[in-house]
Amino acid sequence: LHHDRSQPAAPPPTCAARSQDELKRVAAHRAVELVQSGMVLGLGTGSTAAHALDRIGDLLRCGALRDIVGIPTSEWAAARAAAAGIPLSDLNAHPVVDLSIDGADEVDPALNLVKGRGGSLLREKMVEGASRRFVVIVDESKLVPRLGASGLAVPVEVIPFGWALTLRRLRSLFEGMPGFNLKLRTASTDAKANSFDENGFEPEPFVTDNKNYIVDLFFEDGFHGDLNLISDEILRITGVVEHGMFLGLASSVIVARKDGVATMEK
Ligand code: ABF
Repeated sequence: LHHDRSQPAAPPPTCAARSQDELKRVAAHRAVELVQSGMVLGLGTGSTAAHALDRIGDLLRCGALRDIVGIPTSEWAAARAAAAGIPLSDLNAHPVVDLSIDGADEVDPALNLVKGRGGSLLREKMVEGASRRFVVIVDESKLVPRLGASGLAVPVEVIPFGWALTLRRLRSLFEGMPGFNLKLRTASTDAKANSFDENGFEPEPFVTDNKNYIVDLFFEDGFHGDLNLISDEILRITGVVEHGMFLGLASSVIVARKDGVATMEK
């Protein structure tokens, strides 16, 4: 057999495109590089944040990190972090958080976010708002030109008492905006949470960790106006607890793209 060593090596077989979950893991692991021993950490919620929690747990286990205290942003995050071996505390004991790492549903070019499609927006906003540094981890599918433009929900947490009145007030705030719609979030993704009676199918409302409900707002093309003004108007409605727009809170956003990782800085 003739073996010509001067020939360049054949190119490696083309790698399959990275899955969305791999991209989430890449962004999460990049963010965890910012974690140092002794830090108080805000622990995010969701499938992207899960990769960060697992990675922090691994680094604690092998001794590369020590003396970490985690402040979970949800009951889910508390359970996941505990399983990963991360010691937990709360905002009362640690009102200043060194670094929070969390996912998002939408990121606009000014680093404003929509969060809370997982239902944890209130605790996330409290923990991340108390953080010296808040690093957001996303895959590229989360980038939008304007908040609300993905066509997915902008969530608003409301108290259960009089929720239908609060929903009506939210409706009149946005009435007339192209494609605007809103609805009470139900627990319909969890079949066991739905009840059936002789009147038919009666979906149960989705209940947050704080025992509140969520009203999801939908916009065809996102918010065109002043976001701070819109935020104030939503928060002025009695019965609204918090909304999922995180304005000016993110310090940086780590975006995992198919062709590499990019960091958007404030
Ligand atoms: C949390 O998880 C939420 O604020 C946001 O709704 C969601 C993002 O989820 P994922 O990382 O699974 O896309 O950060």
